[in-house]
Amino acid sequence: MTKALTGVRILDFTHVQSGPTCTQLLAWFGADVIKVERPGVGDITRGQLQDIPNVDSLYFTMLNHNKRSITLDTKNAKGKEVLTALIKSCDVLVENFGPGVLDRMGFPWEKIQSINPKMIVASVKGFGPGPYQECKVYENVAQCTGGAASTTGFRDGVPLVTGAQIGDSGTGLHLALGIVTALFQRTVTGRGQRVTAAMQDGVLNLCRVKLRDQQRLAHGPLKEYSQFGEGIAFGDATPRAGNDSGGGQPGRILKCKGWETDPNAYIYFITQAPVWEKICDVIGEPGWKTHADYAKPAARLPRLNEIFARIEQWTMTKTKFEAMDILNEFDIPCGPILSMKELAEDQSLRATGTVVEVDHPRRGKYLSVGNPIKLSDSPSDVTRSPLLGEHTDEVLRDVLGFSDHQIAEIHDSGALAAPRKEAVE
Ligand code: CAO
Repeated sequence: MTKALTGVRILDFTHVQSGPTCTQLLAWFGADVIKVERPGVGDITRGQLQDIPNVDSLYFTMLNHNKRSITLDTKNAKGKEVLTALIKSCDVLVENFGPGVLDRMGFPWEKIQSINPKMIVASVKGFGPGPYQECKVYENVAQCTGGAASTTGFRDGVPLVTGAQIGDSGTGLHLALGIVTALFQRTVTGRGQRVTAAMQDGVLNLCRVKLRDQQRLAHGPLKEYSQFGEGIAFGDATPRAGNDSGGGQPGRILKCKGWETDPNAYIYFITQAPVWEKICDVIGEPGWKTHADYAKPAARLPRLNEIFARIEQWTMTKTKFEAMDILNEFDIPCGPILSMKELAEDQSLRATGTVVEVDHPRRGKYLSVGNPIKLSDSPSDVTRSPLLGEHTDEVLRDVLGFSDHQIAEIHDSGALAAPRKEAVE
């Protein structure tokens, strides 16, 4: 079966997390992703957080499935020739270098366009044009500068970053959408274009409900925030809201049976208005269905602490899974707090390919997250990440059409640096 992006060739200059998540998605959709790495070193994550000495880290393997790897010194003259040939042969160049790196390599947008006018050049940067455009950025910097940290955590605590990699993987997703959109437009215009996604912009996009609240503040307190019920005045910026629901249906994280010893024995509980009467019955407060202080959503807003404390008395008598089963019988929206251990062992996630077991020649079997986006005509098979330079000769021969003699010359020039036998190992 062909894949959605079969025939699309990606020149993948990405490293660390944001760019690699983007090109991994494209690879899962069938694109031929050729990852270009610095000879001898490769993507820095190969060696970061290693759990097994001298074996590509999980950090690297889990972000670089289904790709080919070539090593190429793009600062070497012969290396630049090879890069030029690759630009001619590929549809998209993806990079998340620090600002100005591609220009310093001698391949600014104008030059790439002149080499291949159909090429799409896609970049992740920390910031868009403006005062911080020259800054290097990592995940947590983006979370802080994109508005996530100021709105995460508890009102009386410090700003918090979240475990979800919204700066890196979130921006990778944005970039992937930009790339396929540009590929689609190219079918009409015949031209490539630049696609840029700034991490600050991506995070802010994911925090759009908090910018909504910023503007609502001008018209009065945010009544669904716990602090409203606690009688604490709002300042002039969207505050941290703890575990309050971000929407119009109040929600909280509540303790479940076993919370004293299990850090994840909790459930997220939403007091959705249409099922309020069922909630009252389940928790044993049928009187609240008609009581003026509790019957209507607006009346409940100043009493959310009291209401959730009562609901928690009920959830503490159940495990999170028992509570989930009971509440879902009544269509009451809720969700157990699942640990990474529980997710890793979840058989339904294995069945859908969202959690996959992958075999690697040097590390053996490991778990990864497969493609979370399912296409009925383009299933994603997850194959292991490449070893450093594993496909160098293969790409030079099969993609660029170089002869054995030319390949030997390129090796001799030092552009591939690593000894030949290592590259094809
Ligand atoms: N051959 C020769 N040189 C190469 C090369 C190759 N194949 N690949 C990379 N290089 C060189 C670059 O040319 C650059 O050299 P110069 O600085 O002399 O021009 C050098 O490697 C470093 O590139 P860099 O600035 O991208 O890398 P860094 O480790 O200094 O910074 C990071 C890393 C992530 C902070 C930076 O790349 C960045 O800000 N990227 C954009 C934002 C981003 O994606 N951040 C998220 C990363 S995931 O958490």
